[in-house]
Amino acid sequence: MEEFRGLVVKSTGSWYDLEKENGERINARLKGKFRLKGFKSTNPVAVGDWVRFHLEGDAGVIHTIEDRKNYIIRRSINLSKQTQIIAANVDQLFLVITIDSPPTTLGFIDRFLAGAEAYRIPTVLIYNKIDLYKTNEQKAELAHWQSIYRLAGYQQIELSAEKKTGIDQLKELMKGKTSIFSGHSGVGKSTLVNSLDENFKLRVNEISDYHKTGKHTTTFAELFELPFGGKIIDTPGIKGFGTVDLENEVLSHYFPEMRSKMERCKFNNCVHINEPKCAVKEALDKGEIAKERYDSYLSMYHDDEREHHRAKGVRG
Ligand SMILES: Nc1nc2c(ncn2[C@@H]2O[C@H](COP(=O)(O)OP(=O)(O)O)[C@@H](O)[C@H]2O)c(=O)[nH]1
Ligand SMILES: [Mg+2]
Ligand SMILES: [Zn+2]
Repeated sequence: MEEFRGLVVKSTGSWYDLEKENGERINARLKGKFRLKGFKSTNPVAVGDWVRFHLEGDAGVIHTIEDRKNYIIRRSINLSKQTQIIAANVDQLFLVITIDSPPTTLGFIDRFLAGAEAYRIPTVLIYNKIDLYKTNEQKAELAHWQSIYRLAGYQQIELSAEKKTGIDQLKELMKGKTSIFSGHSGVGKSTLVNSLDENFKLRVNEISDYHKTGKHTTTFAELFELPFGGKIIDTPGIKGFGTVDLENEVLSHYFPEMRSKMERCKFNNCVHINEPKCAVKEALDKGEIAKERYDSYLSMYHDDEREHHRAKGVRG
């Protein structure tokens, strides 16, 4: 039987849209009794997956999923312990930020970044709506945020989706890669994605509105190709990585600027809070680690502690 290779570009539960290497689209389902070792997933195939399939009539039958570079999962809300893979083979995340219209908090950004680190997916910060940063105060605030994330080692760009300034540098970063745009509602994700190409009118993240109703747990992701050679996965599933479990013992691994210092801590299980001879705290004192980032770390650390207490039925 002839075998084909395809990229999963859309998933609607039990059927998938595949794109063959020649660009042809095909509808496919999973082979019966399909199981992926080590996965308790409601749906083992995700948008962004490369699969092998054969044909039965007009339909494709997927029999193999190729190894993934990475994937993003979401836990089902209904405590069934089942997970849902919402995207695979993601090269980068773009976190779209506006400082105050609408407000994005540093705490939100840092949680997102730590979650992305846990998934080993690089994140680029996009400051959108720079046309609105007019006063010296606003400009100083932007520069301050940028200094925080420069110190942490993140790539950052600033642009205006509305005025179409700074779009070319974004396109440059997207070329040849698969990207996901995230960020709060209202920061300009749809406007931004639509500004990438004249003919490209995507409803990026519109489907995330399903999310707000809290009714339905199935999320449909879709992959789009851009004419300049970049791919976008549109998924409502990763608004804030709220469901990623970041264990306190390893939390600092997900802060790159701490990760690079902590091997010089006296104790190898140092959590950089009260321990003596802590290289992270020394770096903090010297201004090599931003106070704001360290505060986010502490806040996440203590949140996790509280959650563990709750889980054990201890009042906290
Ligand atoms: N001033 C300004 N407004 C913008 C910019 N980008 C988006 N907006 C506006 O912000 C609002 C929300 O944009 P939208 O793309 O729907 O945000 P989304 O919820 O993240 O998809 C809309 O009214 C846009 O016109 C920008 O660069 N500058
Ligand atoms: Mg939108
Ligand atoms: Zn330490």
